[in-house]
Amino acid sequence: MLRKMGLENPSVVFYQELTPGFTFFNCYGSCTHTVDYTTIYVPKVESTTMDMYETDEYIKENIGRKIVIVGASTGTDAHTVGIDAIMNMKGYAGHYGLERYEMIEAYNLGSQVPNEEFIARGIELHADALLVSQTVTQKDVHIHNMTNFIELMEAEGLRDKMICCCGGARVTHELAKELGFDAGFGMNTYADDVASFVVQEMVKRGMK
Ligand code: B12
Repeated sequence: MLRKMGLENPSVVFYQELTPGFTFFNCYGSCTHTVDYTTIYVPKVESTTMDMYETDEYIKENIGRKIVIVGASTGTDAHTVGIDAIMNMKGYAGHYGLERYEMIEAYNLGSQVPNEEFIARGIELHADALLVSQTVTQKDVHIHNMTNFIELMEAEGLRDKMICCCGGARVTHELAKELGFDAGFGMNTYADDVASFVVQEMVKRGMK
């Protein structure tokens, strides 16, 4: 089986019966397949990443007022650590979160926020950008939820008035664009990445 999978010098280092008819194997081998990585194109968010101080300066110079960013883990998703990493004052891995930015008013609504409620709070707070976090992807629940969010934004006539970003361990920029978001951020992203994108996009669109 390992040879058929293209592994040379296969070795089985561990096996154990799980239940009659099924066995768990732990195997190693050298992969013979190659990939021409020069032919692979991975769409990425196109903006220059600035740190917190540079972003604050950029907002002062180019927008001239505090901007409002509202975020949540939406739908049935109960995971908060991802959106907290982006928004909480202390941030994540040495990168301050949006609440720490002088020129950003950041509102973290927590988890399991229904799309309708999230959008309503965005309107009430005069949000310039909405941040959606999605962690659970079983049965494509994230796709259904994010599609519903974009449909509601369009129905409210808000889609072009607010910048919509999403993120999560299994979210890619490509998927985000397909679903109608402006940008998507996967694992190892920080507040710097999304803040830089939002402010540069606002300037590009002439949002003052
Ligand atoms: C902690 C955790 C929980 C905690 C959550 C506590 C909390 N307050 O958040 C609890 C115990 C509640 C939990 C529950 C469940 N969990 Co859970 N959980 C995890 C765990 C261990 C860690 C997730 C985490 O915190 N990562 C750390 C953060 C920092 O990483 P991150 O979320 O990826 O965020 C980064 C980026 O993705 C990005 N990002 C994220 N969001 C956003 C948003 C924007 C706008 C931007 C720009 C960036 C961004 O920036 C962050 C920093 O770089 C993972 C397994 C794992 N090791 O990943 C499983 C995991 C996510 N859970 C899983 C599951 C299945 C569940 C449950 C459904 C289990 C169950 N049957 O009850 C429930 C969910 C219930 C629900 N309704 O949502 C699965 C998801 C599988 C899938 N792909 O669908 C995982 C992968 C475990 C597994 N291997 O099966 N879980």
